[in-house]
Amino acid sequence: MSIQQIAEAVERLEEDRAEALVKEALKEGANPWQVLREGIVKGIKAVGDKFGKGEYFLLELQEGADLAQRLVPLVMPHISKEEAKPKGTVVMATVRGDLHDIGKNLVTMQLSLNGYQVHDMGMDNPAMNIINKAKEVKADVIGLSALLLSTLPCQADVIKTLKDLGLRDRFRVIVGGGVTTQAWADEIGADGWGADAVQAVAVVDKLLGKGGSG
Ligand code: B1M
Repeated sequence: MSIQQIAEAVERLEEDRAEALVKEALKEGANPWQVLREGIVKGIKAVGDKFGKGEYFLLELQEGADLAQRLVPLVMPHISKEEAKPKGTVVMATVRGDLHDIGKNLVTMQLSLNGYQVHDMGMDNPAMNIINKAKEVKADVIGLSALLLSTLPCQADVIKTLKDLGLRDRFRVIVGGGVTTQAWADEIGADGWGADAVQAVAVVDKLLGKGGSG
């Protein structure tokens, strides 16, 4: 059994097989982060590629998402949690118009596991809702996820609205999601960008002057 087989089962939308392979890998002591990244995430990205090439349709895209959401919780209990006083408070949100939350959920999970208190707002969040939440919970960091070219500008909207309200200095803002880049983060004046969930933690640690991301 190899982790590559998990990726292939996810790509082919073989739900029961994918679930059995994930369980088997974990039982055999595979590294849970490897199962997540090189199995489940790789598989769902392959589903996206097939959708992009017209080989899969929206139904299959949704099936892939449902399958990933079913597999991720199987891995969760195998990842050790850092038991510590919260290192800081983060509001995480997928921006307005965007219904992708699998990557954001992984970032939320990774931040939580590394000692942050995370308020996850889910998807399709207008800028003002995100800012109000950040004010309410006295967040240190606002994390914005976007997966569509059409919703990228909503990340910029949050930063612009913070500036307009005179609140820009109160929160650090980090951005991420499939279509984002460091150049984009720089262009919109974000404080940081994460290529993946592990990097997101490293960026938040750095911004808040905390060490020891896992
Ligand atoms: Co959609 N979709 N989708 N989709 N979908 C993409 C993004 C797409 C690339 C597929 C493709 O065409 N090849 C394409 C976008 C094209 C573009 O704009 N460039 C696309 C499209 C077109 C669409 C629709 C428009 C399709 C349609 O209706 N015709 C539609 C839009 C709906 C909407 O949002 N308004 C749509 C819908 C959907 C579903 C609802 C069916 C489903 C999402 C379900 C859900 O999330 N609950 C879905 C899915 C599953 C995908 C793909 C296949 C997978 C996304 C994913 O979960 N990736 C995706 C193809 C792909 O990604 N290659 C695709 C895995 C995830 C772990 O990666 O989210 O990038 P990612 O997160 C990573 C990093 O980016 C980073 O860490 C994560 C972990 O490593 N990260 C952060 C993420 N957020 C971060 C925040 C940070 C830091 C790091 O700090 C705050």
